[in-house]
Amino acid sequence: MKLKLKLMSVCVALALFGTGCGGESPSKKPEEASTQKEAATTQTSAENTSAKPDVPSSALISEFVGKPGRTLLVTQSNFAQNDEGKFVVPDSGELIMLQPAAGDWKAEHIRDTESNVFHKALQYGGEGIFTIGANEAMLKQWQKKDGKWGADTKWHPTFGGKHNRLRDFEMADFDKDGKNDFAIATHDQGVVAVAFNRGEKWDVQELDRKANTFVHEIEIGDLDKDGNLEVYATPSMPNTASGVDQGGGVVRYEWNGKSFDKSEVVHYQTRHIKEVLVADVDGDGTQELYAALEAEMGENYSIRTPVEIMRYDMKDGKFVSKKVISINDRFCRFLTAGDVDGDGKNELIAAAFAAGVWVMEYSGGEYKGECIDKASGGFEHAAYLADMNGDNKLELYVADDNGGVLRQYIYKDGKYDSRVIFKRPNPKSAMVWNITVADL
Ligand SMILES: [Ca+2]
Ligand SMILES: [Ca+2]
Ligand SMILES: [Ca+2]
Ligand SMILES: [Ca+2]
Repeated sequence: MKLKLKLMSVCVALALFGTGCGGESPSKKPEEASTQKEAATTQTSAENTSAKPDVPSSALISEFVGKPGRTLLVTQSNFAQNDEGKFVVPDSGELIMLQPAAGDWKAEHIRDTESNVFHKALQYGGEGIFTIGANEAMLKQWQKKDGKWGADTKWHPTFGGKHNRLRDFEMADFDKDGKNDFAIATHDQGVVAVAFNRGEKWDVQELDRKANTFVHEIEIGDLDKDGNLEVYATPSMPNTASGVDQGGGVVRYEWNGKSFDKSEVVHYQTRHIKEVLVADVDGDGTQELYAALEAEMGENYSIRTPVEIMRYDMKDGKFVSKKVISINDRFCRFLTAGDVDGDGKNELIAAAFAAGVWVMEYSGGEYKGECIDKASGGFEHAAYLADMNGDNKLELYVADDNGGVLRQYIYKDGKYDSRVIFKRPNPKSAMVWNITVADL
């Protein structure tokens, strides 16, 4: 039923190839060259150590017929070439809408030059798609009329620092007025905001602000089960080239009927968290908070303590932490959860920078991790579970930025079958920042 850990040693070896960079490239020109160079280095490493060909399974292609309208929303930053022909110049944000079509996938593109990255896209019921962009920071609503996509800008802030980035958002109805609102993480003045849908207008309220602070990720949940939603956000010090002593943690804002009450979940002096996930992985009916605690770094990019996936449970108003698993890598920017192997129990999935794609099974209070693809990687390494053919089974979708491809993983006959569903012409010409699903 379950995969064994044959690939583990190779995964650990690959993890050591990581070098430099804070990984927030598109809106930060001076870091751009190094980001791209390092991404290329990782790609070479992966190719050299991988014997796994990307040959699609013909059986899977013929079987996989998409549910009409179901669409992957893939958001990315595009890079233009510099004078030397290298893709290092921040260019535009792009939304790629992918649908399974007969034997292949078809793509529709929205490219936006007002921002140099789209960090994420979310379907907003029957009212189109919202995107968040960075440099400039823009919340846009896209709708298709007469066969053409057009956008209304709903929020266009400048925060007063060096960067204006909308970095992550999640959707929920905080004030229970029947309309979904957005919780938004931003750079670089520590702003966490909630945008309330007031019909014609969006009312944006700042929950927090702190100079020189990056907030990377947002999750929404109700861990104390009192019916009031909580926003979880990950403020940290700004990214540094080496990652040395970048402190940070997780902050919680709970809706109180009128506004949000702030409290701290966890804080680290020399390490930080960029990825959090709220999910009921253990299936007991109560949500847990998961976080990818980035490595504690030493000099010359040495890893003193590797990535640790942590779990935080709320008990009697306080958070209790437990380590889920260590991954020998510098960072891990994607966690997602769902029943990807169809056994009725959820798996926790982690996509690490250079240590591959990991699936963690929960059983008897412990998690057991296995690497299902050692070669897939990238600074973001976006991963998402979706049921694109409507058979009520989840597939895993992962953007391997080193190879410039998007892969689908389907669990079948005791293993994960993978195939490429989208490939960009030049792997270095873009970075994928997020994947979500929509019914269009
Ligand atoms: Ca609302
Ligand atoms: Ca609550
Ligand atoms: Ca639970
Ligand atoms: Ca399962």
